[in-house]
Amino acid sequence: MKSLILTLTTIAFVAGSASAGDVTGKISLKGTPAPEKDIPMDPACGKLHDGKKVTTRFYVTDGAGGLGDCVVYLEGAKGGAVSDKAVVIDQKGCEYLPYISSAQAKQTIRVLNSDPALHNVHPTPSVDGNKESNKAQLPKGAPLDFTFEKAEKFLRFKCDVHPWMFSYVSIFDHGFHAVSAKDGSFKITGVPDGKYKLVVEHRKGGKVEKEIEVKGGAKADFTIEAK
Ligand SMILES: [Cu+2]
Repeated sequence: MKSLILTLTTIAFVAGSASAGDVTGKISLKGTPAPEKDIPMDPACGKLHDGKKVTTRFYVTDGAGGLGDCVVYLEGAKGGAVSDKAVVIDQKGCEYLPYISSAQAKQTIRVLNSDPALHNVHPTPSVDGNKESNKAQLPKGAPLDFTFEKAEKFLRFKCDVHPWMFSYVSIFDHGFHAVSAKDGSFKITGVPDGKYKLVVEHRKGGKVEKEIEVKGGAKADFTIEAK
C-alpha cells in the first residue's frame, strides 16, 4: 500500500512539472549581404589585432547558411524571473563582444574592459524611463554595471573614445528571449505551455514571425533575407 501511494505521488509530480519546455530552432540567411566594411582603428587599437583587418559585424554567419546575432523572443509574453546572473559584454581589441545581446528589464548588464586602453561606455537608450549614462573605464578597469527599466529593442551602447565601437542590447519586460548563435541556432528555456507569437529580429535583415504552440516545448525555423 505504501509503495502504491508513493507511485501515485510520483506520477502526479511528473505530470505537474511537464507544463513548460524549451523553444528551439534555427535561423537561416537567404541571399548574400553587402560585404562588411573595414573599420579603420587607431594605431593603439589596431595593434591589438596583430595586423589583422577588422570589419563591421552586420551579418554574423557560420558560412553554412546559419545566421547569428538574431534576437528571438515571445512577443507579449509575461513573467519569467529576472535572472541574478549578469549579461556580460566585454571590450576586447576595441570592440564590444558580443555585438548583439538580450537582457531583461532590471537585469544587470556588466561591461568589462579587457583592453590596455581607456574606454568610455555610453548607453544611448531611446525609450522613456531608460537612463542614458556615460562612464569612463580605465585600461583593464573595474566592471561597470547598468540596468534598464523598460523594454527597448537594440538599445545602443557606444564608446566615446572609439567612434566605431557599438553594441546593441535588447531589453525585454519578460524572461523569454535569446540571441541566435553563429550557426543560427537558438533556445528560449522554460516557456510555459500555451500559444505565442515567436519573433526573430535581425538589426539589418528585419523581422519575421510565426505563431507557435508550446506543449512541453516547441521547435520553429526561420529564414531572414539579406538586405
Ligand atoms: Cu573604446
